[in-house]
Amino acid sequence: MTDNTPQNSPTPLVPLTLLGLGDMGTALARTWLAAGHPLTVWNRTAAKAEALAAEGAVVAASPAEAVAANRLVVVCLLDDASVGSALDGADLTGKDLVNLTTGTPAEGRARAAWAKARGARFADGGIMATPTMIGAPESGGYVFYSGSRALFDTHRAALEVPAGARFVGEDPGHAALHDVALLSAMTGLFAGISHAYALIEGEDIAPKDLSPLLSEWLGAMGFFVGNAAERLTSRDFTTGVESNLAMQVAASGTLLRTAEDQGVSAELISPYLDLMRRRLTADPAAHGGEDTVGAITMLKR
Ligand code: FVH
Repeated sequence: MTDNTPQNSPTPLVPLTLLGLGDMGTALARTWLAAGHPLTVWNRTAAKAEALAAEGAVVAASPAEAVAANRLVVVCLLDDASVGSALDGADLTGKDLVNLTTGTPAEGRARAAWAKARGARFADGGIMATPTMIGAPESGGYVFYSGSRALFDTHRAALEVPAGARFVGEDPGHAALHDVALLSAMTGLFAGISHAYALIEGEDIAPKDLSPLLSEWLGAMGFFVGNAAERLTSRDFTTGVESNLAMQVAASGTLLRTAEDQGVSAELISPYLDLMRRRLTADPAAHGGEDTVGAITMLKR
């Protein structure tokens, strides 16, 4: 007798709900739809859902209706306050709530407690990608997740559709903390690059000619990331130092005088130079021979 039972019938893809169809929410929605996930969406400004409806999304009339449609509920709104107001009145009992809205670690922890009190499992997410990097694995974009490990494990396949997923612990504040740490480092990097371009403005040096030199130099200086991690772990700021703090502080005068001569405000670089100087003047004998990593210890209040 022939067995006609399909041997490899595909596992149905998890249906999910997405609240928020801004630039990021819309990009996320398109990847789930393209992958074949049944998707229910809601957005405060309903017109933003029209294109997605044409692509197969079910459009809910309210956040409560959208939440009721599926167990997995993803939220990607402007800020934590908009998450609170959108979900106010929705029944979260038994739901798996994933918050991809950028927030502080404290907001992530408070939102986790808030969700738990309403009967939901919760994971917070920090998106390390711009909208065009979503659904483009080659871009290297990914999302930090923290909070309920069980939720993350249950929905990992769906969460990995828009971008890579990195779980960074059960403290629901840690996704935001990783996110903000990386964004803060990026801010300092952008500040330094901005200062460098300002220095050459009005000179016979084209930005496009400085550009590859900057990229190359910043790549070479990337060693500082690992160097800082090792020294902060060992608390050894003096062994094998190549460019010590006393020299760096002396050299900072050149940076400041050049900015002055070029008519450029030093506001983007002076806070870091000031920090190094404070570290040195606190105890020149003890800190002069240190790596600049030692100055990091001055920041914690
Ligand atoms: N776009 C980016 O490059 C970054 C990449 C890293 C992660 N961020 C964060 O993602 C969240 C959403 O960002 P977005 O790019 O989608 O932002 P917008 O295009 O401005 O859309 C905002 C959505 O939030 C809705 N909204 C705002 N206030 C409320 C509210 N009080 N109640 C309900 N919804 C609200 C807004 O609705 P509408 O204006 O269309 O009616 C949009 O859906 C964000 O945390 C980024 O930091 C993005």
